[in-house]
Amino acid sequence: MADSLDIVTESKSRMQWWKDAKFGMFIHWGVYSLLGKGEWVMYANKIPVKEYEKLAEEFNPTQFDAKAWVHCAKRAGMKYIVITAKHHDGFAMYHSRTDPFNIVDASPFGRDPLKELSEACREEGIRLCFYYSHVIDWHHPHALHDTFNNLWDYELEKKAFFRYWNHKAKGQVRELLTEYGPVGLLWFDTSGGLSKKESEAMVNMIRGLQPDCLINSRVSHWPDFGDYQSKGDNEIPMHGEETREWETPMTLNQSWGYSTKDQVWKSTDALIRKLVHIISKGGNLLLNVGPTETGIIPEKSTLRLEEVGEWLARNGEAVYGTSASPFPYELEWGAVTVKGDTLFLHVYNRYWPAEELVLNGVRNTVKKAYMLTDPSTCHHVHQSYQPETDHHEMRIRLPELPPEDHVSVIA
Ligand code: FHN
Repeated sequence: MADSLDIVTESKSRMQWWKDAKFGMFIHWGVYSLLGKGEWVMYANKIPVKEYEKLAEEFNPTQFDAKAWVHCAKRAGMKYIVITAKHHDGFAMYHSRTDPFNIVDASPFGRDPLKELSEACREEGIRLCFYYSHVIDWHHPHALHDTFNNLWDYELEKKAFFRYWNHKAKGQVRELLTEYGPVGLLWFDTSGGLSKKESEAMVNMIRGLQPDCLINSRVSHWPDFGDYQSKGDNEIPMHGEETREWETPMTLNQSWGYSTKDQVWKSTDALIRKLVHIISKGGNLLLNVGPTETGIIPEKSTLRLEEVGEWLARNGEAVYGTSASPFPYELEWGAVTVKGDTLFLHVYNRYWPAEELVLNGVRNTVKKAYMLTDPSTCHHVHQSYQPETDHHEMRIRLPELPPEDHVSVIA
């Protein structure tokens, strides 16, 4: 039996690609995309199962192009894709033999988009990962949900629930891990009602099938399950709040699944700041797109992702493979990431007098500071050392800042 140190070491090595990746694409896509009201439409509109099955018979996303989606993620600077293999509506977006309510057997599309995505991801060096709703399944009579008119009684339904969970949930997770090549991670969602024993059974099954497949914390509602913590939706923790690796799942607007409602969209500048803010605190950003019923990622999404990718193409050195800021507090002018002996200062508060930045706590002598996009622009670096307080104060004189560049400091 491996001791706890071995388990920690094993988990750290399994996690390395994910920690270096920093930025992933979340994809919420399913039958619900037909209605353009988000992924909870079946529940919100109390659509009976038989009626929803008829909707599935209309789902035929002929414009779906796995290569185009993977190229979109790659151009955005995203290193992994997490796609809904089965959301709460119970409809599997792949050819499942566990339940005929799937895109190959229950819709006219007849193709397996996850199979096509796994090939496109492998060609482009992007990790393919699957989202799975393992407790809630509105299509299955015994999964956790209320039946729109009477609340589900856990004690009464417990035996039936575990017949569902052991057959469909574990059966489909097994399919995803044995028929789609190496899986980067399984992103479980809503796991209320599972005991620690059941949670461990799911984790052990995954480890047995693909030991390198990461698991997020929502595999269980008990603490410390999974390889890393999925924060709440759009939640960014305070400095030092998290004790293990974590990731923020984030929407571009107010919906996960495709919505035609008029929404407020995050600007590209806001997305870049959130990405940097999350990374400077040691987390990953999983940014969502909700493709249409025909299989197209909305233009409002692709435009923003392209612009984030252009920024990352210039400043990726300050993002990928970095670690969290050594300064455990919010900085009024921006954020800091670290790589080896280099501090990257992400200065995004334009209105702060940026002619000088003061950074306490720098322990090493700063040799030079320069704009990441123009190393020749070395600036005057004033280093003052107050022995009595044993901390260095570094002042960097900055030029008039171009719109989205960084100062990189060799410390
Ligand atoms: O209910 C789901 C929701 O539809 C969406 O998938 C999000 C993504 O994090 N997870 C649950 C709500 O937190």
